[in-house]
Amino acid sequence: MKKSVILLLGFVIIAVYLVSAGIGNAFSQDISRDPTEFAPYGEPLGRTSPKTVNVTLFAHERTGTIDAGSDEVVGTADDITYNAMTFGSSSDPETGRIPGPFIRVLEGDTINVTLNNSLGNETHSIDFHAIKGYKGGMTKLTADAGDTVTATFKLLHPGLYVYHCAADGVIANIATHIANGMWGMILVEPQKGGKYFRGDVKKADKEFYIMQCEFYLDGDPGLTSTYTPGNYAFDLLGKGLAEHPDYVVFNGRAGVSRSTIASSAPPVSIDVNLGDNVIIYFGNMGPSLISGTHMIGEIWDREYEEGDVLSPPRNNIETSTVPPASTVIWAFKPLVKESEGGANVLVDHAIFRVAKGAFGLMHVLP
Ligand SMILES: [Cu+2]
Repeated sequence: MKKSVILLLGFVIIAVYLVSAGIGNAFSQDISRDPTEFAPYGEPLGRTSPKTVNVTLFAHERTGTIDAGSDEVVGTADDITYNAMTFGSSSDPETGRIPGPFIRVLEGDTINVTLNNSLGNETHSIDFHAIKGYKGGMTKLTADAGDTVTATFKLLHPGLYVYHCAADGVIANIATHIANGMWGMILVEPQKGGKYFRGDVKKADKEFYIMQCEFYLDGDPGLTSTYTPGNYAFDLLGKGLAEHPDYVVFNGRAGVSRSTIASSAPPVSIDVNLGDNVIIYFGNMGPSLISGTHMIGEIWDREYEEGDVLSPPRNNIETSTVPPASTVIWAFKPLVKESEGGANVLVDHAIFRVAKGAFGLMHVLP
């Protein structure tokens, strides 16, 4: 055999080994949804007539980083990882992130929802809070491991709603699948009513998708000098039942590491330009805590409380109350650029939760 062929074979063997060991993909542990990601089901509608929309959600039971540690890099030895459950938009596990895919429809749309659980080891389901009856669709959208189910609904009630896995309907399992990250949001845009909200959507320069949640670890992750990287799972009967989380985070990963109580490359780090019309679709999936969501250095010019897109918005709101399984929409215009006023900081203003990770950034560029 020629030397070059032997060399090539060697490279191939090494490459196959690296990929199979997961080293070939530096972000294979990243389970955080980019707040700018609305594709493939959440892009602006650009239409005013109802139609039929097809949405397929895949259940992905996936271990990923919820604290990137002091090096602020996902996928390294000082990470705290967690046995999460996620919704993705394809069979590619990389699409399974926290929160699940953003879904956007128009009032009057018919939605064909497929839940693909071909990759799962447990029973999963979907409860859309935008749907009346059928336990939010869950009774028609429950798939045992290996199964795929489809159901059709008409969306008649405009608003921003959460959707979540309700497992097999057993309370402990519902709690577990919510605590593990199986949820997202669905926006039902008003067709004729809701002129204020429609006006804000029409003039929006930038839109973002952010959800808050807690993680309850089956071990002590420590704090600063006692920080203990490693893999953890959900503690149902201990911290879960006591509603005592180790982490409170935006988009599935701590913005502040317990290793340093300092910023850890927050997954929510958004860029806007001075004078942009900005919309943030925000949800809180708990499972337990009520969020007092505030952005340091910003005022929510218009707040669509609890995802109500039909009523006129409230004005000049400092902190939004967002209970578990609820949403809010903020429409605002940043007026001070970062080079003058520093970065704006998104927090749950129950301020000790910042040390548990509830920290995001908004950079106002010129
Ligand atoms: Cu589930």
